[in-house]
Amino acid sequence: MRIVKEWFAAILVISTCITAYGQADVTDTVFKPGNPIIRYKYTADPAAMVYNNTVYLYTGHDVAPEKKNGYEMHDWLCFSSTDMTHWKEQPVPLTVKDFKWAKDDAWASQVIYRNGKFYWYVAVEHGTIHGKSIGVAVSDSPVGPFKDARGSALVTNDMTTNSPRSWDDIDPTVFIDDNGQAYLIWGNSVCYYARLKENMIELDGPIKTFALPKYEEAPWIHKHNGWYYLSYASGFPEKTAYAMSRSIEGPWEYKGILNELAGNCNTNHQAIIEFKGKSYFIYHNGALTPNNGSFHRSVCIDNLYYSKDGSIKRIVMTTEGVGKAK
Ligand code: FUB
Repeated sequence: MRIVKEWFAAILVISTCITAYGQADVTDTVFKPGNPIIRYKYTADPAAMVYNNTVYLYTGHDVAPEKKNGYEMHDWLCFSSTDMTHWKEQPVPLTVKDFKWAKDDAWASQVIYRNGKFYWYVAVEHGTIHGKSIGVAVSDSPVGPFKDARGSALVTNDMTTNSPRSWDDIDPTVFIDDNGQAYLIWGNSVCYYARLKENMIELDGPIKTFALPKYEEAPWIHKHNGWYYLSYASGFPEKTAYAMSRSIEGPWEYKGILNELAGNCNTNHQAIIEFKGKSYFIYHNGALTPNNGSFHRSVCIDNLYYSKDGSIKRIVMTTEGVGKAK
Protein backbone atom coordinates (compact mmCIF):
# COMPACT_ATOMS: atom_id res chain seq x y z
CA MET A 1 0.00 0.00 0.00
CA ARG A 2 2.83 2.37 0.94
CA ILE A 3 4.54 1.68 -2.41
CA VAL A 4 1.29 2.44 -4.26
CA LYS A 5 0.92 5.74 -2.36
CA GLU A 6 4.48 6.75 -3.18
CA TRP A 7 3.96 5.83 -6.81
CA PHE A 8 0.86 8.05 -7.04
CA ALA A 9 2.72 10.87 -5.28
CA ALA A 10 5.51 10.61 -7.83
CA ILE A 11 3.03 10.75 -10.72
CA LEU A 12 1.35 13.79 -9.15
CA VAL A 13 4.65 15.64 -8.82
CA ILE A 14 5.62 14.84 -12.41
CA SER A 15 2.21 15.94 -13.76
CA THR A 16 2.36 19.15 -11.74
CA CYS A 17 5.80 19.94 -13.13
CA ILE A 18 4.62 19.34 -16.67
CA THR A 19 1.59 21.59 -16.20
CA ALA A 20 3.56 24.27 -14.40
CA TYR A 21 6.27 24.58 -16.99
CA GLY A 22 4.23 23.66 -20.07
CA GLN A 23 7.43 21.96 -21.15
CA ALA A 24 8.05 18.75 -22.88
CA ASP A 25 8.52 15.55 -21.12
CA VAL A 26 8.37 12.07 -22.50
CA THR A 27 6.66 11.17 -19.21
CA ASP A 28 3.43 12.77 -20.38
CA THR A 29 2.82 10.29 -23.14
CA VAL A 30 4.16 7.31 -21.21
CA PHE A 31 1.07 7.46 -19.02
CA LYS A 32 -1.40 8.37 -21.78
CA PRO A 33 -0.78 6.68 -25.11
CA GLY A 34 -3.16 7.45 -27.98
CA ASN A 35 -4.60 10.52 -29.70
CA PRO A 36 -4.03 13.42 -29.41
CA ILE A 37 -0.36 12.66 -28.95
CA ILE A 38 0.46 15.88 -27.03
CA ARG A 39 -1.99 16.85 -24.29
CA TYR A 40 -0.34 19.53 -22.23
CA LYS A 41 -0.44 22.23 -24.94
CA TYR A 42 -2.23 22.80 -28.24
CA THR A 43 -0.41 21.75 -31.39
CA ALA A 44 -1.52 22.25 -35.02
CA ASP A 45 -0.48 22.02 -38.67
CA PRO A 46 1.84 19.01 -38.32
CA ALA A 47 4.76 18.36 -40.63
CA ALA A 48 7.12 15.46 -40.03
CA MET A 49 10.54 14.38 -41.22
CA VAL A 50 12.46 11.15 -40.69
CA TYR A 51 16.17 11.63 -40.04
CA ASN A 52 18.67 9.20 -38.50
CA ASN A 53 16.01 6.70 -37.36
CA THR A 54 14.10 9.43 -35.56
CA VAL A 55 10.85 11.17 -36.46
CA TYR A 56 10.91 14.93 -36.01
CA LEU A 57 7.45 16.42 -35.75
CA TYR A 58 7.13 20.16 -36.32
CA THR A 59 3.90 21.86 -35.33
CA GLY A 60 2.23 25.19 -34.97
CA HIS A 61 1.16 26.27 -31.48
CA ASP A 62 -2.38 27.52 -30.77
CA VAL A 63 -2.40 29.96 -27.85
CA ALA A 64 -5.65 31.89 -28.45
CA PRO A 65 -7.69 32.79 -25.36
CA GLU A 66 -10.42 30.22 -24.75
CA LYS A 67 -13.29 32.09 -26.42
CA LYS A 68 -11.38 33.82 -29.21
CA ASN A 69 -12.67 32.94 -32.68
CA GLY A 70 -9.41 33.25 -34.50
CA TYR A 71 -5.87 31.94 -34.54
CA GLU A 72 -3.22 33.18 -32.19
CA MET A 73 0.09 31.57 -33.07
CA HIS A 74 3.54 33.04 -32.38
CA ASP A 75 5.99 30.15 -32.51
CA TRP A 76 6.55 26.65 -33.83
CA LEU A 77 7.32 23.53 -31.81
CA CYS A 78 9.41 20.43 -32.39
CA PHE A 79 8.90 16.95 -30.93
CA SER A 80 10.97 13.85 -31.59
CA SER A 81 10.26 10.14 -31.31
CA THR A 82 11.94 6.86 -32.17
CA ASP A 83 8.78 4.77 -31.81
CA MET A 84 5.83 7.03 -32.80
CA THR A 85 4.30 6.80 -29.32
CA HIS A 86 6.73 8.50 -26.96
CA TRP A 87 7.29 12.12 -27.94
CA LYS A 88 9.93 14.35 -26.46
CA GLU A 89 9.52 18.07 -26.85
CA GLN A 90 12.60 20.00 -27.88
CA PRO A 91 13.27 23.59 -26.79
CA VAL A 92 11.24 26.03 -28.94
CA PRO A 93 13.34 26.15 -32.11
CA LEU A 94 11.73 29.01 -34.05
CA THR A 95 9.42 31.97 -33.46
CA VAL A 96 7.98 34.69 -35.69
CA LYS A 97 10.44 37.12 -34.09
CA ASP A 98 13.28 35.23 -35.79
CA PHE A 99 12.00 36.73 -39.07
CA LYS A 100 12.61 40.48 -38.64
CA TRP A 101 10.44 41.33 -41.65
CA ALA A 102 7.42 39.37 -40.36
CA LYS A 103 4.57 40.69 -38.23
CA ASP A 104 3.00 37.65 -36.59
CA ASP A 105 0.99 34.46 -37.28
CA ALA A 106 3.22 31.40 -37.12
CA TRP A 107 1.07 29.32 -39.45
CA ALA A 108 1.82 26.02 -41.18
CA SER A 109 5.36 24.92 -41.99
CA GLN A 110 7.63 22.06 -43.07
CA VAL A 111 11.28 21.09 -42.52
CA ILE A 112 13.47 19.25 -45.03
CA TYR A 113 17.10 18.08 -45.02
CA ARG A 114 19.57 18.87 -47.80
CA ASN A 115 23.37 18.89 -48.02
CA GLY A 116 23.99 18.81 -44.28
CA LYS A 117 21.44 21.49 -43.42
CA PHE A 118 17.80 21.61 -42.35
CA TYR A 119 15.49 24.11 -44.04
CA TRP A 120 12.27 25.19 -42.36
CA TYR A 121 9.64 26.80 -44.61
CA VAL A 122 7.00 28.78 -42.75
CA ALA A 123 3.93 30.91 -43.42
CA VAL A 124 3.72 34.25 -41.60
CA GLU A 125 2.01 37.64 -41.92
CA HIS A 126 4.40 40.03 -43.64
CA GLY A 127 5.27 43.26 -41.81
CA THR A 128 5.21 45.62 -44.79
CA ILE A 129 3.71 43.74 -47.77
CA HIS A 130 0.01 43.13 -47.27
CA GLY A 131 -0.92 39.50 -46.74
CA LYS A 132 0.68 36.23 -45.81
CA SER A 133 4.12 35.24 -47.04
CA ILE A 134 6.59 32.38 -46.91
CA GLY A 135 9.96 32.51 -45.18
CA VAL A 136 12.72 29.96 -44.75
CA ALA A 137 14.99 29.32 -41.78
CA VAL A 138 18.09 27.13 -41.68
CA SER A 139 19.94 25.08 -39.08
CA ASP A 140 22.72 22.49 -38.81
CA SER A 141 20.48 20.40 -36.56
CA PRO A 142 16.89 19.13 -36.90
CA VAL A 143 16.10 20.63 -33.49
CA GLY A 144 17.71 23.98 -34.16
CA PRO A 145 18.52 26.65 -33.34
CA PHE A 146 17.16 27.89 -36.69
CA LYS A 147 17.84 31.33 -38.15
CA ASP A 148 16.30 33.27 -41.01
CA ALA A 149 18.10 32.01 -44.12
CA ARG A 150 17.46 35.06 -46.33
CA GLY A 151 16.58 38.08 -44.21
CA SER A 152 13.54 38.51 -46.45
CA ALA A 153 10.48 36.53 -47.53
CA LEU A 154 10.84 33.87 -50.20
CA VAL A 155 7.27 34.38 -51.44
CA THR A 156 5.09 37.45 -50.84
CA ASN A 157 1.44 38.07 -51.60
CA ASP A 158 2.21 40.44 -54.47
CA MET A 159 4.05 37.63 -56.32
CA THR A 160 0.83 35.63 -56.77
CA THR A 161 -2.27 37.17 -58.31
CA ASN A 162 -4.47 34.13 -59.01
CA SER A 163 -6.51 34.52 -55.82
CA PRO A 164 -8.11 37.63 -54.29
CA ARG A 165 -7.38 36.25 -50.81
CA SER A 166 -4.52 37.97 -48.99
CA TRP A 167 -3.79 34.66 -47.25
CA ASP A 168 -3.29 32.61 -50.43
CA ASP A 169 0.48 32.32 -49.82
CA ILE A 170 0.43 29.92 -46.88
CA ASP A 171 1.05 26.27 -46.05
CA PRO A 172 4.43 25.62 -47.70
CA THR A 173 5.40 22.03 -48.34
CA VAL A 174 8.70 21.05 -49.89
CA PHE A 175 9.85 18.00 -51.80
CA ILE A 176 13.15 16.94 -53.40
CA ASP A 177 12.62 14.74 -56.44
CA ASP A 178 14.84 11.74 -57.23
CA ASN A 179 16.82 13.83 -59.75
CA GLY A 180 17.67 16.36 -57.03
CA GLN A 181 15.23 19.04 -58.18
CA ALA A 182 13.53 20.64 -55.19
CA TYR A 183 10.00 22.03 -55.30
CA LEU A 184 8.06 24.40 -53.07
CA ILE A 185 4.31 23.83 -53.15
CA TRP A 186 1.88 26.06 -51.22
CA GLY A 187 -1.33 27.99 -51.27
CA ASN A 188 -4.83 28.65 -50.03
CA SER A 189 -7.60 28.55 -52.69
CA VAL A 190 -4.92 28.06 -55.36
CA CYS A 191 -2.24 25.36 -55.25
CA TYR A 192 0.98 27.07 -56.33
CA TYR A 193 4.31 25.41 -57.04
CA ALA A 194 7.79 26.53 -58.09
CA ARG A 195 11.21 24.98 -58.45
CA LEU A 196 13.82 25.80 -55.83
CA LYS A 197 17.50 26.35 -56.50
CA GLU A 198 19.92 23.85 -54.98
CA ASN A 199 20.62 26.39 -52.20
CA MET A 200 16.97 25.87 -51.15
CA ILE A 201 16.44 29.56 -50.40
CA GLU A 202 15.63 30.96 -53.86
CA LEU A 203 12.94 30.16 -56.40
CA ASP A 204 14.30 28.80 -59.69
CA GLY A 205 11.73 29.76 -62.31
CA PRO A 206 8.13 30.87 -62.56
CA ILE A 207 5.34 30.20 -60.08
CA LYS A 208 2.84 27.77 -61.63
CA THR A 209 -0.39 26.17 -60.40
CA PHE A 210 -1.92 22.71 -60.04
CA ALA A 211 -5.66 22.37 -60.75
CA LEU A 212 -7.19 20.19 -58.04
CA PRO A 213 -10.91 19.69 -57.25
CA LYS A 214 -12.16 21.68 -54.24
CA TYR A 215 -8.62 22.65 -53.31
CA GLU A 216 -8.56 24.70 -50.11
CA GLU A 217 -5.03 24.55 -48.59
CA ALA A 218 -2.45 22.35 -46.81
CA PRO A 219 -0.74 20.58 -49.74
CA TRP A 220 1.63 17.71 -48.90
CA ILE A 221 3.62 15.70 -51.45
CA HIS A 222 5.05 12.28 -50.79
CA LYS A 223 6.21 9.39 -52.96
CA HIS A 224 5.53 5.67 -52.56
CA ASN A 225 6.31 2.79 -54.93
CA GLY A 226 6.85 5.05 -57.94
CA TRP A 227 3.70 7.13 -57.39
CA TYR A 228 3.60 10.78 -56.35
CA TYR A 229 0.77 11.68 -54.00
CA LEU A 230 -0.53 15.22 -53.50
CA SER A 231 -2.83 15.35 -50.50
CA TYR A 232 -4.60 18.56 -49.50
CA ALA A 233 -7.39 20.09 -47.45
CA SER A 234 -10.56 20.10 -49.55
CA GLY A 235 -13.70 22.26 -49.11
CA PHE A 236 -14.57 24.05 -45.87
CA PRO A 237 -14.93 22.74 -43.21
CA GLU A 238 -12.08 20.67 -44.52
CA LYS A 239 -11.73 17.03 -45.46
CA THR A 240 -8.45 15.70 -46.78
CA ALA A 241 -8.46 14.74 -50.47
CA TYR A 242 -5.64 13.44 -52.64
CA ALA A 243 -4.44 13.00 -56.20
CA MET A 244 -1.84 10.70 -57.78
CA SER A 245 0.65 11.15 -60.60
CA ARG A 246 3.69 9.51 -62.17
CA SER A 247 5.42 12.91 -62.22
CA ILE A 248 5.69 15.60 -59.58
CA GLU A 249 4.65 18.26 -62.11
CA GLY A 250 1.50 16.27 -62.93
CA PRO A 251 -0.92 15.70 -64.50
CA TRP A 252 -2.57 14.77 -61.23
CA GLU A 253 -5.46 12.31 -61.16
CA TYR A 254 -7.96 13.10 -58.41
CA LYS A 255 -8.56 10.06 -56.18
CA GLY A 256 -11.19 11.35 -53.74
CA ILE A 257 -11.48 11.81 -50.00
CA LEU A 258 -8.72 10.45 -47.79
CA ASN A 259 -9.83 11.73 -44.39
CA GLU A 260 -13.21 12.93 -43.16
CA LEU A 261 -13.88 16.09 -41.10
CA ALA A 262 -11.54 16.03 -38.12
CA GLY A 263 -13.91 16.21 -35.15
CA ASN A 264 -14.83 19.68 -33.90
CA CYS A 265 -12.23 21.44 -36.01
CA ASN A 266 -12.85 23.15 -39.33
CA THR A 267 -9.31 22.57 -40.64
CA ASN A 268 -7.68 19.25 -41.38
CA HIS A 269 -3.98 19.70 -41.99
CA GLN A 270 -2.04 16.51 -42.75
CA ALA A 271 1.47 15.13 -43.13
CA ILE A 272 2.28 11.65 -44.43
CA ILE A 273 5.47 9.75 -43.65
CA GLU A 274 6.94 6.26 -43.72
CA PHE A 275 8.89 5.07 -40.71
CA LYS A 276 10.29 1.62 -39.91
CA GLY A 277 8.23 0.02 -42.70
CA LYS A 278 4.85 1.57 -41.86
CA SER A 279 2.97 4.57 -43.19
CA TYR A 280 1.45 7.23 -40.97
CA PHE A 281 -1.18 9.94 -41.39
CA ILE A 282 -0.53 12.88 -39.06
CA TYR A 283 -3.24 15.52 -38.67
CA HIS A 284 -4.93 17.73 -36.11
CA ASN A 285 -8.38 17.88 -34.54
CA GLY A 286 -10.11 19.72 -31.70
CA ALA A 287 -10.28 16.79 -29.33
CA LEU A 288 -8.69 18.50 -26.33
CA THR A 289 -11.43 21.07 -25.95
CA PRO A 290 -15.24 20.72 -26.02
CA ASN A 291 -15.67 24.22 -27.53
CA ASN A 292 -13.80 26.23 -30.11
CA GLY A 293 -11.72 23.29 -31.31
CA SER A 294 -10.90 25.07 -34.57
CA PHE A 295 -8.52 27.40 -32.74
CA HIS A 296 -7.32 24.98 -30.05
CA ARG A 297 -6.05 22.08 -32.07
CA SER A 298 -4.12 18.94 -31.25
CA VAL A 299 -1.98 16.67 -33.38
CA CYS A 300 -3.04 13.03 -33.84
CA ILE A 301 -1.47 10.10 -35.67
CA ASP A 302 -3.19 7.15 -37.33
CA ASN A 303 -2.11 4.38 -39.66
CA LEU A 304 -2.19 4.84 -43.43
CA TYR A 305 -2.65 1.85 -45.74
CA TYR A 306 -2.26 1.50 -49.50
CA SER A 307 -4.34 -0.73 -51.79
CA LYS A 308 -2.63 -2.95 -54.36
CA ASP A 309 -3.26 -0.41 -57.14
CA GLY A 310 -1.40 2.27 -55.17
CA SER A 311 -4.48 4.17 -54.05
CA ILE A 312 -4.74 5.01 -50.35
CA LYS A 313 -7.45 3.51 -48.15
CA ARG A 314 -9.68 5.96 -46.29
CA ILE A 315 -8.06 6.94 -42.97
CA VAL A 316 -9.71 5.62 -39.81
CA MET A 317 -9.29 8.27 -37.10
CA THR A 318 -8.90 6.69 -33.68
CA THR A 319 -8.45 7.63 -30.04
CA GLU A 320 -6.11 4.68 -29.53
CA GLY A 321 -3.60 6.02 -32.07
CA VAL A 322 -0.78 3.91 -33.42
CA GLY A 323 1.25 1.20 -31.76
CA LYS A 324 4.98 1.38 -31.15
CA ALA A 325 7.03 1.39 -34.35
CA LYS A 326 9.70 -1.30 -34.15
O1 FUB B 1 -2.91 27.26 -38.58
C1 FUB B 1 -3.35 28.26 -39.44
C2 FUB B 1 -3.95 27.68 -40.69
O2 FUB B 1 -5.01 26.79 -40.38
C3 FUB B 1 -3.02 26.83 -41.52
O3 FUB B 1 -2.11 27.57 -42.27
C4 FUB B 1 -4.00 26.05 -42.33
O4 FUB B 1 -3.47 24.93 -42.97
C5 FUB B 1 -5.03 25.70 -41.29
O5 FUB B 1 -4.68 24.53 -40.61
